[in-house]
Amino acid sequence: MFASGPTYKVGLMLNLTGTPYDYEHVDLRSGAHKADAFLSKNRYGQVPVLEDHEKDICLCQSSVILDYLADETGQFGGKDRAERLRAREWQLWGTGQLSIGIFRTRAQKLGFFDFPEQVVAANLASATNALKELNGLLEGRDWLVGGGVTIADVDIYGVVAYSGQAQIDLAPFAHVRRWMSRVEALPRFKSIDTALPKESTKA
Ligand SMILES: N[C@@H](CCC(=O)N[C@@H](CS)C(=O)NCC(=O)O)C(=O)O
Repeated sequence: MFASGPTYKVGLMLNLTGTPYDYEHVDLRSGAHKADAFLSKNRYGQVPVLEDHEKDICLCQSSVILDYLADETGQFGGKDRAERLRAREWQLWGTGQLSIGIFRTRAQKLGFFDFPEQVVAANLASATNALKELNGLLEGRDWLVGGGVTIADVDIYGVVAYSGQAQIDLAPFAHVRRWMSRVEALPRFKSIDTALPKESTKA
């Protein structure tokens, strides 16, 4: 679903790695993701799902899909196992601390949810704290893991990129902004609005 953050993350990785793909739209509004046909692909009833017909494998959880694509394409996987594990640490942190605040604040700003005031404040505080942490950890570094770009950067970028829609000002986070510019300068980079087709398409 092109407007979904975790789906963008996968779209970004497919673009960055130059991997051809078909895009099949899943209509969340009509509940297509809770129908048996979709649940047989993702038991959690959520997008995104990646189906590799050549390998006969069907995966969910955007971070796991990035991990898979890194192996299949030989790109963004880090230089050794230690770097891959470090990248996994970042991915799990991104799915927890970072995503909760940014995605919930975005959902509320876009009118998808109507949270009570205290919840709105808690979501924003959670997002801001995570961004502050990320900013500190990026000081003096070009990339999150080792000396080159990895799935950690693709994954975390895929969440931070929604700060604009969440109306979270990134001005105080200079290291984050510089790191985002590095990701955006990668060959074949695509933004949240351009990475995925808006309707089902064949490659
Ligand atoms: N941890 C999952 C989160 C996926 C997720 O939250 N997907 C949302 C769309 S952004 C969804 O399918 N929501 C429908 C639902 O949960 O019923 C991932 O990274 O893939």
